[in-house]
Amino acid sequence: MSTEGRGGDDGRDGKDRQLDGVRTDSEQSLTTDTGVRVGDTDNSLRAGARGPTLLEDFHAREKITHFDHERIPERVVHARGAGAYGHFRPYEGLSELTAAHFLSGPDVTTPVFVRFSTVAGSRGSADTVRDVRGFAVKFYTEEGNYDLVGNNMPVFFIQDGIKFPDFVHAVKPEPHNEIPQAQSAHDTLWDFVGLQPETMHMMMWLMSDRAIPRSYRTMQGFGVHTFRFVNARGRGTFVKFHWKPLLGTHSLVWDEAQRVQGKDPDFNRRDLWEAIERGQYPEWELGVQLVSEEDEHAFDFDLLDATKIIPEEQVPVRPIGRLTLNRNPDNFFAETEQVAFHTANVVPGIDFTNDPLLQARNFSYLDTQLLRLGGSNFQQIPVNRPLAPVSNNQRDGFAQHRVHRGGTSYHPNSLGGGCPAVAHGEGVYRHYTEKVEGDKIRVRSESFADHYSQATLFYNSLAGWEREHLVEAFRFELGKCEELEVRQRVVTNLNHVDHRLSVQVAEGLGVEPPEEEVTPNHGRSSPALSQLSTTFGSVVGRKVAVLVADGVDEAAVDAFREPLIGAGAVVELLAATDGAVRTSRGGVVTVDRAYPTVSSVLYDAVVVTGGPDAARTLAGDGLARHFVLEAYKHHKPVAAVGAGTELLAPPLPEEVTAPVDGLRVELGVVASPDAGEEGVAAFTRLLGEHRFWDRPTASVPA
Ligand code: HDD
Repeated sequence: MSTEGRGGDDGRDGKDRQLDGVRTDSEQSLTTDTGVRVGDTDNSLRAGARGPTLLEDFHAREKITHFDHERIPERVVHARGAGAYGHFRPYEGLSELTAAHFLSGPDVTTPVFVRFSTVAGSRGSADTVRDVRGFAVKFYTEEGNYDLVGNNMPVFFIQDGIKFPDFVHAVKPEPHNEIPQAQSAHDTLWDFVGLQPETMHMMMWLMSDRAIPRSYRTMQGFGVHTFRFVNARGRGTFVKFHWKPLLGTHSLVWDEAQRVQGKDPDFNRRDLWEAIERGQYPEWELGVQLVSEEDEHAFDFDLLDATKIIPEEQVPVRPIGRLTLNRNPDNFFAETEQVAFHTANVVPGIDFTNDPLLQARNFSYLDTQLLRLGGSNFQQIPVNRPLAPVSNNQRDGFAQHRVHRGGTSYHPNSLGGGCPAVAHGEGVYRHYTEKVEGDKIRVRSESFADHYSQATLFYNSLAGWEREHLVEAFRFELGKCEELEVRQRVVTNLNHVDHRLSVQVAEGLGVEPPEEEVTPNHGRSSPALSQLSTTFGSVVGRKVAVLVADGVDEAAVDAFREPLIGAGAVVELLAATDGAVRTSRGGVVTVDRAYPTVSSVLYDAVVVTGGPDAARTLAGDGLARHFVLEAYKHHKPVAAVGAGTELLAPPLPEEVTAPVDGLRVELGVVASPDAGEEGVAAFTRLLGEHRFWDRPTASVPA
């Protein structure tokens, strides 16, 4: 058994060390691909200084040819993504449940590569679109690679993989004009949704704030399907996988998300990269929901139906281990682009169920890699190479990197000493023994027929502000549909989820609200589904903008900056121009960024410190004022101290603009005559609370 997965004396994991063999630095002289040293790469070989280029210029031809072939097909879905390496460690041994070695105990650390993604957009699209996020984890276990290819939502749009091409064609840009890019707000998606009611539960998630995560670090992940754990004795247990971010599940607001698309299209990708570079390693807890084989039919939905969750109140999530991402890739294309996930990459102890969506995926992922990565040897690409030894009779093919020795490549053989022989004993993959019988029929099981109850469950579980966002999202998306009939059909379907919801959505769209309730709301809820039930309090990695100008009160800046950085926040000083500003005491402080190059939407909170001159300058600058208004509008913590309180002016509401004679914390806004410890502590607390939903914002023009 390979020990490569284990950390070496240098503290690096096996995958990191394996990659040493292919890492390449640009240190030597320029050469051709064949290693011939090149003395001029700026002028092609030509007949005379002004003459034609010669075909014999092998260097020019090779350079241009390689460039011409640089692109590979982007992923048909999940084209836009960002990845990182890390490790996974279980909290305890799970051998009662699964034979998987990587889950056998806390002394086994498994290197991983994780790729997060959006689904609908092209490789160059913006990060903060309304979309599902992919959450794909490749575990380089000692028993081979295991891929858990999940999303940040626990259900899916369709029940059977045969519908996947239809769904993807509907959500992708429309084929005649390739509009819109990376958006679900268009006729073809909603046409499909209206006609395919099984999408409704997932559409509720997609219209919720889950579809606009603040950061990859603050989103949940789900394996979605019911999988199967199998222990060494062959006993199976149904399992659903959950990733919970230690920083909590937090989102953007829709207006903000749209603006970020222009201000920083790489917002989520950059955030992940920078957090890892800062050493603030993103972490998730892996949890499992377990259902015994005997309880397969104990629910009012089918475990094989990927449009259903198992409510956590019914089957609690048991935490089993922790994922930490601690290393950025060296090269985006080589690693993040070429990583190839496949739901059928399983290890002993993990098996499938008959979920028809999963069954189709088990075909699709291998197939797509063959095209995308140019043939059958893609597992030899460094990021995909397992740490477990590979030995079989697969041979040849495009870009074969192994030099197989010996004269036999078949089984059985005697001439090659019988090698490789079939494996025996521990660590051999054994499929779960499941009795299967039935007629060969194209039928959807009756147990998959209820498309609305869990959509209603989700709706019932949301906090008031989450419901408001949901209604606004439906109105926005359907409002972008040109065909009234498309809007109307979705509204009619929503009436099966909740009557009030369908009426509210219809009101914003100018279509007929359903007159009567058709399916009474069952009234059940699952509190775990609301983002209210997530973790709050941490400010790690939250970005705080401190607006400054000449005459700034340096002591007030430090009063905020030092404790916030100490608590893990990222603090940046922004002024009208780059460089430095003079302080009220005649010193200087360095500016991190000029605020015309950024925007409030790239920060989680804003602080305006005094001195009177600085406050006057900022109050007279439309960009600075807009910065504060916009942060307020997006429900973010705001602090203003000393003369900085001048920026808390109308059109902000009176609760936050009235003069202060002591510390005041109102609607997520800290105002104080000075930058005392109490005010800074209050602001830090607000930063940990993330957003303030009870704040009136409608009349704030930002
Ligand atoms: Fe898929 C990529 C997640 C259903 C076919 N899918 C892909 C990725 C994720 C998911 C995270 C990106 C992997 C990466 O980062 O490289 N897909 C899901 C989830 C699904 C799901 C959670 C439902 C539970 N997918 C699904 C179905 C099919 C596919 C039903 C086909 C029948 N998915 C693909 C694909 C992709 C893919 C075409 C595109 C690129 C790739 O595989 O490597 O094969």
